[in-house]
Amino acid sequence: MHDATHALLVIDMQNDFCPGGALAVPEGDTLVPGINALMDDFRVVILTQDWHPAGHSSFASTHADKAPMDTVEMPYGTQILWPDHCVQGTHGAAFVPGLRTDADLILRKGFNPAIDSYSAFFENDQTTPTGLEGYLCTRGIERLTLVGLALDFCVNFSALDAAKLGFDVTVRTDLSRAIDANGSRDAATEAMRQAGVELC
Ligand code: VGL
Ligand code: ZN
Repeated sequence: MHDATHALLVIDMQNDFCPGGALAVPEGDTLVPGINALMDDFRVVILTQDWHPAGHSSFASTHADKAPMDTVEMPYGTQILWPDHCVQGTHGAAFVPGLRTDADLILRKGFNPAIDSYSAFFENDQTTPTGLEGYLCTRGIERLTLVGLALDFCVNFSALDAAKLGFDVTVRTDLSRAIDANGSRDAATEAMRQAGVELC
């Protein structure tokens, strides 16, 4: 059992990121038993939930003449466009069946129609906070272990922000899977390494 300063952050274990979902990550669903078991080792468990309004600006369908995996220039930088996914209140946005949801906090992100939010800490403008940093600091959390989906997007950006904010960060790559678009898995792994994130 880890001490109360070490929290488990379970990223986006939702139907749309699992086989059969709108933005399926290969083998995403296979992580459930391992993640459930790992929760027993932590006094503090936080789940994140990608939670977009219909017509979100990160959806290809919102933009004329765009297809999923195309990019678009947003005021905050280049945004990859995705299939419609994790729309608020839909089956796709629900947690994967069997995932333990007896967590201390469920943090929703990506609800701002104009800005995507890969990271659990900041929206993609890298300045609008989700409030998670304040929550963790108030609870005295100093270390984080991350698991979930997707390794090269939401896990990656959450881990990088956490490291930047001064948390001691570990990513359990055995309990995470990547979308792997255009080499994004290797790029994410390298970025996390460089940021001092422990990968195991
Ligand atoms: C994610 C793409 C779009 C993720 C969320 O959870 O990694 N990826 N929205
Ligand atoms: Zn999303």
